[in-house]
Amino acid sequence: MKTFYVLNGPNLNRLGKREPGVYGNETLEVVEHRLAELANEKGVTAIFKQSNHEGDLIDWIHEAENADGIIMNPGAFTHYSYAIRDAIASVPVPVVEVHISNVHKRESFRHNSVISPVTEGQIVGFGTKGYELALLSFL
Ligand code: CA2
Repeated sequence: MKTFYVLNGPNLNRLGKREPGVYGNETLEVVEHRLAELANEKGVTAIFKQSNHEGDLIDWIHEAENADGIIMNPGAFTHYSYAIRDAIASVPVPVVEVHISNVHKRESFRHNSVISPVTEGQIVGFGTKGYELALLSFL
């Protein structure tokens, strides 16, 4: 059975609790539950992780080296973490980068991703539906 890691970075555990205008009303738990249902429907396994710590995310990227794909919202690390970029480059697994908000409509520091050059693609601005679109992109 194909296995996909779903990694969420810093502050995404706050989803549904603040800034609903930017990130929507759903909690991360609800988003993960919906994605688990889609994975189940499609006959694949999804492994969910969230951390506010860069090293945890790097360890999980390494752990996923034999998985079929990684869906990752690196949060603000997107814009400056060369360590996460190097971790992705160090594994042979395809990564799809997800951003809930349309980062290009926001502050200029959010316009650049140091992660994108080592990903298959980026899904930006479709709200939490972006995670499902990312899973479907692998299937
Ligand atoms: O749009 C996205 O998904 C982001 O990756 C979210 C990050 C942000 O730093 C990126 O520029 C774009 C921030 C996640 C913070 O999530 C919150 C959720 C609820 C309330 C406050 C923050």
